[in-house]
Amino acid sequence: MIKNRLDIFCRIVDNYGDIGIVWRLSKQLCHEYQFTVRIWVDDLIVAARIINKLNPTLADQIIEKIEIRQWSNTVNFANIEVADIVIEGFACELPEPYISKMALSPPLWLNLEYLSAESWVNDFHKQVSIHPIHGLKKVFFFPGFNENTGGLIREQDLSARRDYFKKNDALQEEFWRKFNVTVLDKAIKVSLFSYPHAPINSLLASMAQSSHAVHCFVPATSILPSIANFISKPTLTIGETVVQDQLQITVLPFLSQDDYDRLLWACDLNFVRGEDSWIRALWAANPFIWQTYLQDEKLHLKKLAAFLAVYNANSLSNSASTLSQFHEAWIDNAITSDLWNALLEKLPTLKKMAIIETQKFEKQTDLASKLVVCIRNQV
Ligand code: TRH
Repeated sequence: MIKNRLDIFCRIVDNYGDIGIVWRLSKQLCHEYQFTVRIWVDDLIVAARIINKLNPTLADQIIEKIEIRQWSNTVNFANIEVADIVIEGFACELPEPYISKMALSPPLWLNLEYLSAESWVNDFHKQVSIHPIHGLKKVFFFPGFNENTGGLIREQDLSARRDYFKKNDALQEEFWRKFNVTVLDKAIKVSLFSYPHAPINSLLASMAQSSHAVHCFVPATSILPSIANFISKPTLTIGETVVQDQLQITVLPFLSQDDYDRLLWACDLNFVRGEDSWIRALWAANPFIWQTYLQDEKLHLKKLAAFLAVYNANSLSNSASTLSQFHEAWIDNAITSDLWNALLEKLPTLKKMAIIETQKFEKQTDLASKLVVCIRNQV
């Protein structure tokens, strides 16, 4: 009998990354590999921002062939049939009654971990822990940037769709038209998605004093108050465009994941954060600045350094050091006009570098393929 029923558990810590990754991976496992996927998620309201057709008032529904169940205290997991494969998203801790049922007929239990480019990931990928009460095996699956890790999430058709969009002016125009946007002629197009504690004011001030016109697109998230503050307005609304010197800012709605990809493909420079938008920016094959999720004991700085070492590894030019300096300033300090103008000057080289780096990682096996090999071989 083919064992293809798969449960994925997702607890939304904050933000959109946890469900963003779980939804993306679920779609791949269902549509590309024909698994029967059921997602258990604890916050349907946040999930509905990512899963566009999700109705947050329904505890059980099917969207794009994937079952989505509300994971609440009222679910009686003792009555729920255990799947053949169980993926615990980001150590979210499965419900105890479900684990007890797993002990009766053990499924393959994988813990999908957060992504890091740090070297210790190679040693921890596919390590096993044994449940202290039930003796069940749990396998730790670590995404990563080399073949000794679990790889990066990338849909089979992603590169082809991106290349087609980038070559096709009509598609790009259609994309901007959908949001009623007239792109500022000859401007550098920038997308901005960051945590609110980023030095947004200094970035926008540097863009306004830029050597070149900049059109900055901001999907509506928690940074809108900082943007409004910069242009001395009480609020900003979706669709609004404001201008200050060389800088034009357009507020977009919070986009669907597919449209967010298109925004990353369409822009010359992307500011991204967390985990999922970071990797989407990598696949966009355009220069990007990544803001790490803040962690205790400044662990996020180690994550950033490890990534920059991997991303800049083959770079022959001093553009790589400008990119690193800008990342460090975006994490910790203010952005200065000098730094911004240096980045702009290096943008054509950074663009070439981005294409080379993207191709390098595209040659590696993607996360879903590696996960499926683990499942077929029972690790
Ligand atoms: O929202 P995030 O900050 O998520 C983070 C990280 O995953 C972090 O590792 C985790 O610890 C923390 O959550 C709890 O950033 P991230 O990972 O980029 O996720 C954002 C998701 O939102 C991603 O799937 C892209 C999507 N998105 C849209 O669909 N539309 C949009 O307009 C934008 C800006 C994002």
